[in-house]
Amino acid sequence: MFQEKEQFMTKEEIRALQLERIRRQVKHAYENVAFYRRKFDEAGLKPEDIRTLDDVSRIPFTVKDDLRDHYPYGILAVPIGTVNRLHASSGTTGIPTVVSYTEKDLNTWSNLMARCYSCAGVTPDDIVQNAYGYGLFTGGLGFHMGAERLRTLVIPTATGNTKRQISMMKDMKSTVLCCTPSYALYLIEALKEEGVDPSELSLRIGMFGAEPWSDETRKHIEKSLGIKAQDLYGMSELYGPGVAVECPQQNGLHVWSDEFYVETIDPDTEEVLPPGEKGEIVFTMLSREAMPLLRYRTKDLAVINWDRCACGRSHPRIMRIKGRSDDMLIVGGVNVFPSQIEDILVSIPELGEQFQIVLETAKLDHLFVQVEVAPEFWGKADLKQLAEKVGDRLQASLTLRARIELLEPGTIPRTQGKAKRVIDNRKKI
Ligand code: DLL
Repeated sequence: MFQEKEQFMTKEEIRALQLERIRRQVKHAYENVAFYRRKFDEAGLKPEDIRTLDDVSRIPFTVKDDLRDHYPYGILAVPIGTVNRLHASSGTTGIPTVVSYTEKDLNTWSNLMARCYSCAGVTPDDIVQNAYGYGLFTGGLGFHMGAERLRTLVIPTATGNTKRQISMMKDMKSTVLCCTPSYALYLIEALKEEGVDPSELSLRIGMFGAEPWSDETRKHIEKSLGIKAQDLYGMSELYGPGVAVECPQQNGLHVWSDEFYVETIDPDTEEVLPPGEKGEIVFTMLSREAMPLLRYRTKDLAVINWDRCACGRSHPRIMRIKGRSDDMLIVGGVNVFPSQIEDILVSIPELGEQFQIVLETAKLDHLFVQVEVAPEFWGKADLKQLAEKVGDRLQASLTLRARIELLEPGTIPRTQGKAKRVIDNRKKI
């Protein structure tokens, strides 16, 4: 097993290492980044004030806008000459978030990703097909470096060209598929179209992440491809993929907490929440050189569980990420997450996996959901009755009546990367 010692640290070992590393990182950030120095000074805080892990809650938060405000070179704590790579993610505002890495940071990230593969059950004997996007997006290179670090054969197919993706998978006998869950769903359809039976393939594990996906979707992917579908979480600001991953228990994602100190907070009051309560996840990176991040607010919502997992690991688990605080729609006063809608839609056998929520009017007073009918039911199911059934199920769960439009299979655009679930057609005023 890769970095077995790190994977199986006890809670006490984790806590001791976290304190040592946090104190070093705080000093590093304070001494080398004007932005952090200013924040600490404003809060009347000195690096020496962080004596215990409880003191971490005194450290001011960092948010995405702080990174954008420091465009283009982010919150650099080292001279540009020692930076080895940068990645960037685009956002809605148009200013990309740039993240930078020293050689040591790239090394740490590779180890974390290799650990993720290993924890999910991948070994050096596997053949990894990496269909994440290569480039500024961290998915492609993150999964690539991790596979190389594990000394596994990696095929950098990247996104796109689904036909070639399938023939590579067949010919090279790929055993591990890495891509977004949306793309996995698309591949399942494409295999059918190409007349390839998944039993002709050698796949055994999928490493899926970069967007929320439900347990129902997992079941569908596992059954259709005959694989174990493992969830993996990360974000560009935190190196990229590799922050947390599921072990074969599939009961929460282990956060590699010798490298990330994780907290959940109430997004409104900013109070730290006890384990078990759902809140916004906040990470402090414990050894990043180029761009230290202290108490970074992710906007992702989840629950942390510090109980030792049945797999024997003590790294805390974030239970499946259900959505982001900024994904939440408020429809007629009711909070709705796209993932809740997905959960319900995928549990109805007559429906396909593709859906979108369309926002039409300036004021969000009703929900409009378009969903594809499953190919085997298209032309057979009574659409009026089916739409009613879908509406009833959604209402029972969301307490909202949604307008449902059933679409022919294949109507909603497929994606090679992250799915776009919410289509905003509202006129900008
Ligand atoms: O998506 C990094 C990544 C690549 C993760 C490949 C996993 C696999 P960003 O583009 O910066 O980075 O997007 C980060 O994606 O804050 C979450 O909202 C969402 N996200 C990532 N992984 C998951 C997951 C990459 N497993 C944002 N479940 C995060 C739910 C996820 N949401």
